[in-house]
Amino acid sequence: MLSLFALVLLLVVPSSALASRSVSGYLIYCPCMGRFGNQAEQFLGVLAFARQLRRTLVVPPWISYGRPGAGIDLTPFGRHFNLTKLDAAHPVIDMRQFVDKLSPALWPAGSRAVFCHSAREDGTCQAKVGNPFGPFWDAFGVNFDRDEFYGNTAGSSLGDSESWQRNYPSNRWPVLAFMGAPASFPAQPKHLGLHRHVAFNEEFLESLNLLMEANDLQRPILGVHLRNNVDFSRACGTLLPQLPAGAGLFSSYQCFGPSSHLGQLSMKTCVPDDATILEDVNRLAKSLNIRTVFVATDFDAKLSLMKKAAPEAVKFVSTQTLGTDVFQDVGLLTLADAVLLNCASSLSAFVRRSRDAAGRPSNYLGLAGATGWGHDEL
Ligand SMILES: Nc1nc2c(ncn2[C@@H]2O[C@H](COP(=O)(O)OP(=O)(O)OP(=O)(O)O)[C@@H](O)[C@H]2O)c(=O)[nH]1
Ligand SMILES: *[C@@H]1O[C@H](CO)[C@@H](O)[C@H](O)[C@H]1NC(C)=O
Repeated sequence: MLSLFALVLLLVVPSSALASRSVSGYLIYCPCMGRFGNQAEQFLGVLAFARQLRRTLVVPPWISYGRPGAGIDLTPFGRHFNLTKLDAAHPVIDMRQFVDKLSPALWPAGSRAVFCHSAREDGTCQAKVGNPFGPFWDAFGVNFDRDEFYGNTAGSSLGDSESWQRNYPSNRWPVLAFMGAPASFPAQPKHLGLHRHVAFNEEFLESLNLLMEANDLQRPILGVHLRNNVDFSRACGTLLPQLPAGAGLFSSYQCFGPSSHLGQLSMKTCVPDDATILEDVNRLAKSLNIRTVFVATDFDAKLSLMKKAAPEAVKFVSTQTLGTDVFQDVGLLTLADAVLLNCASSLSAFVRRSRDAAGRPSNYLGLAGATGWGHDEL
């Protein structure tokens, strides 16, 4: 009788849908490392992990940092991205909704364990010690009652989903809460393709179109990402000389591949100098008859440098002149007709993945016209 029922089910439900929808239990975490670019890259690994464990992923807000000491800001995932589309790939629920609606019954206060790899000096995870750890969970009213060190459980490395299911079955562990993202940075190459499920929502795309109209940004538009603040430039200068052959830095795989088989990150590609920027912008602007150059940057857009070398008719705008935030910058770079990105930046890597998903080409500063790694491989 049972097998007949199962057979009927198989006939009416496509097997792939059945496999991906059959989840039990939840996975929740704090995206406590890095800023948007890093959090977004780790998100792909967490999505893959939730899928392997067949658990619904509780989608956290993005964490951003204002001035030092000013605390954190939380931006709900659904404000810019389409949760329905993500849910079609794997069951997800927004964190606020999970905490307000489901956790009182599923994960009541008093029963909450937090997972970390191993104990700190005081024998705990210290899951809420420091920024953003404490403020993040506090924003959802979550306290932890005990700590679970998964590094102590035989075989429970993050990659081994069988031992996770054996050690932490969902009937006894309805919710797995992680003090940080259970995923690597940079992302594993095999997880990058999951980005196609991380799509902007229609309201946000509409607001970007309005922004382009209001500022009269005529196509074709060239987007340029200049990642050049003092910390980043210093990190490139300090870390590059120590980089072993074949090793990458930050998200440099997007240009050179995960094992740097296409070359190695250099100062020219990590913090492109003025001559390199001018050469690359002018070459692309000329060949594509670019009418607008949009420079997204965390620091110096170098607009006067670029204007001097460009025809009068080209319009130059930047993060500063438009007053855009990080999401708008990522959105505009994604929608541009052509881009020059930064090989090391995880924000650039996000833009690259979004453009790949939309079938738009990407180029990189300092790569002499090359398109980086993986256009065919992903
Ligand atoms: N608004 C805006 N912010 C930017 C831009 N570039 C970088 N940022 C900010 O700086 C953060 C880090 O930049 P990434 O390019 O991701 O750098 P990363 O070195 O890969 O990551 P971190 O280790 O977080 O610095 C981003 O997540 C943004 O918050 C930009 O063009 N516009
Ligand atoms: C999200 O995606 C779904 C499925 O593609 C679509 O029907 C819906 O309109 C989208 N919603 C928003 C807010 O973008």
